[in-house]
Amino acid sequence: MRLTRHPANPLLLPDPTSAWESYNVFNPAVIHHNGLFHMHYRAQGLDWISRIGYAVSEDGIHWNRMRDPIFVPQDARDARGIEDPRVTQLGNTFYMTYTAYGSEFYGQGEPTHLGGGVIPMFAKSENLITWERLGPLVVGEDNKDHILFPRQINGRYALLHRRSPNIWLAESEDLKVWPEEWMRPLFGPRAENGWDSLKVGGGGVPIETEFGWLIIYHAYDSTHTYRLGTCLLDLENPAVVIHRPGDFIFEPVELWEIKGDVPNVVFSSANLVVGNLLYVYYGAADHLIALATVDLKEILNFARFG
Ligand code: BMA
Repeated sequence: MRLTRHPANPLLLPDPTSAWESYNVFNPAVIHHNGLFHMHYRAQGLDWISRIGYAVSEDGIHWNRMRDPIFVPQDARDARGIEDPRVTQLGNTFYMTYTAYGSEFYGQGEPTHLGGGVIPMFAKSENLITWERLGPLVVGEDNKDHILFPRQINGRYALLHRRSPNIWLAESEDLKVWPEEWMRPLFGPRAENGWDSLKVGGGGVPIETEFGWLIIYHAYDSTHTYRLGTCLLDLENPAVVIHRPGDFIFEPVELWEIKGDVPNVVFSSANLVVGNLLYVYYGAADHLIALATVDLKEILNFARFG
């Protein structure tokens, strides 16, 4: 089973007339809200610093971008960039999880942070445009690819995150404190399996289905080729993996997936169901934004029995 590339790909390209998004646009979050698709995407321009741009679309294919970035670095913790947003709606509030890439000087003398490293962060918004910083999930470790589940499970908020090289689950009562004793490893690379043999990390917001939480994740192998895979987690206890097929569902094939800023990358942080289709938006070679789709029934069948 493979995802199908949309014929209009690639959907979003760097803008050579714009200082902040002239080199790369990639790794977007996309939600479907009030009849519109809303995209928050990572962009790099002349200074190579990642900022978050915003675009809106009626059909998910043709996008209108805002001229200026909507979320930009503010201090030493994110001075080198705001990366890889994921957006989850909880009630009337939108939460963005993103990776802050700190200045190489930040953290000197502070044991809580890997100087110049990455920090998994939260922000929230009521309108998808203005974002308020909420702070980190954890500090002082190699942790990214954190994604909030779209509802509470047994009274707790839940989140996927990545303690390298594995995908972990975290839980919280208030979205502020994520106790270490509630953090559990979910699954890791499969050395014997080739395509997901080195590292795995979560993709977009988990999708609630009658068969469990449908998860799309990325993985890479010894050639540093990024592919996408899928699995199903138990609805009421997402620490339980119901099934994880051996095969991947998507890999770099097109020229613009193989060549770009970072070669051989398809990296998704947006998987959403609209009608009967699963839309999987992805960054291609850390340079462009594209879309692949699959019938929801078909991917669920694969996730259950593949
Ligand atoms: C990961 C992340 C992504 C990126 C990918 C491939 O570690 O940093 O932002 O798309 O590498 O370069």
